Amino acid sequence: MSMTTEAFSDVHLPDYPARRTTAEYRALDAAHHLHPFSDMATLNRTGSRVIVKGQGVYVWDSDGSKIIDGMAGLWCVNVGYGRKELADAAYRQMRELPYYNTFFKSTHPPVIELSALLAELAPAPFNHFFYCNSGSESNDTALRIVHRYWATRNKPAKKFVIARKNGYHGSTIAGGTLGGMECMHEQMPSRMENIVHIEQPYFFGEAEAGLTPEEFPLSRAQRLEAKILEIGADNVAAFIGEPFQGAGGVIFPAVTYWPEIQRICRKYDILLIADEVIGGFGRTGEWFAHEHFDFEPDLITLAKGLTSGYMPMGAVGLHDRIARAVIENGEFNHGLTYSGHPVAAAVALANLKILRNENIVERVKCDTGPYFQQQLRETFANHPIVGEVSGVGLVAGLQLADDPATRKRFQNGAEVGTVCRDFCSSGNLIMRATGDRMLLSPPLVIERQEIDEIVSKAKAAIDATARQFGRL
Ligand code: PXG
Repeated sequence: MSMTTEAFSDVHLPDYPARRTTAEYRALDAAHHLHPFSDMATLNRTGSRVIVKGQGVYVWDSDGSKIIDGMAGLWCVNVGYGRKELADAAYRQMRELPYYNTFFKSTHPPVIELSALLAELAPAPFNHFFYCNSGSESNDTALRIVHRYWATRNKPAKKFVIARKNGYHGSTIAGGTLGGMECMHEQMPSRMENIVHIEQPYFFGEAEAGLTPEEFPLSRAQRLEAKILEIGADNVAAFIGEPFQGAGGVIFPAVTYWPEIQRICRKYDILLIADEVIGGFGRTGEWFAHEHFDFEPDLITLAKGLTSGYMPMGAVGLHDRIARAVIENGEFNHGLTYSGHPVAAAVALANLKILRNENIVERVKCDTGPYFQQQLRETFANHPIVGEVSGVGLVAGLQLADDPATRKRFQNGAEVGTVCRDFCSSGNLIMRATGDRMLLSPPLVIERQEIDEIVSKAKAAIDATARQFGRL
């Protein structure tokens, strides 16, 4: 296929790397680039898809194919691709002040304005923000704050952090340890100390005999209480969880789960960290996912949608009572060269203004979100291999199942998921597979007809998968 001029029209900068053919890109990529979470030998045999441009909810590859991005990059491009305001904000800030630090009694306008705007957008008790470069670092930072908090309260024995199996909190040593991904733990012979995991609230996959879908999440929340009692509340510092699990399969707990988790944390004086790296900035139709699930964390960790992925940036939001303890008790010995990087902060600020001024989050809540959920549920009701559609707003998980009625899963679930993902890819839809769950999380600016395109392409891919495995 030839390259379209539409796709590449603006790449005429004198110092922009010359375009190569897809084959040339693939050869160079295979020769010099190690990809994250990839089996490089296998990948290099087929070659990667080379993505060269994005606009709105679409990206284009180096062969000129136009692909609808059902994943907003990696759950991050909330305002969609090609927003000139964000490029302009970066350009202006790079010319004005490309870098200065926030150590040693310094600060700068972009980080000041960003912090003030975040305090305005976040729920009332979140008025202070600490910056870093990624979601992983925001979770590392949250741990530092938690331990600092308990030190200031004269409870240094409170060291244990409880997280969940199949949670995802990043890929630094702390993030990877907090996460409950066994394949990652296997490759991390030294992990962080004092981190333990409890079971996830995944009803479809782990239902307990005799428990209804309403009782199950309470039973899973009780695992937290049991773990606290096992370790001793005096030794437990915090519980961390994603309000809904993203990379783990868009696992949506029933409404009873989080209020019960919060009740248990309060009862035993344990801090509650909501990892809002995916859920934050409008994904559920609320600004933050914990608002959807109706609980109040002590710390929120942020990244991705903070800049819509246009610049790397992470942050931690502190509840007033935690902020007070950190502020009023001397030096907090943590920080990164790029904490509050001015260009990232300027881009985040422009991004949040787009989300706010264009009422994008409200539209997800009242229009596009309900439409997306309804279209998916109608399209896949009674489908021979779809056992569940979970999600709210613009995030969804589709459970592939051998027998949806009895919740029987495919024995080779991961293979079925991979086949389905490959059908999506050849149909020019980006949909992610986690084992036997298919995940969607499109840009929040998506329009109804683009939702229709995603749903019909997803249907074609899932039908093709059902045919391949003899179910249709
Ligand atoms: N918390 C959550 C909930 C995440 O989803 C991180 C922390 C770590 O963020 P950084 O910026 O350090 O990557 C994440 C990241 C996937 C996928 O395939 C998901 C993430 C990252 C890469 C791939 O679903 N989530």
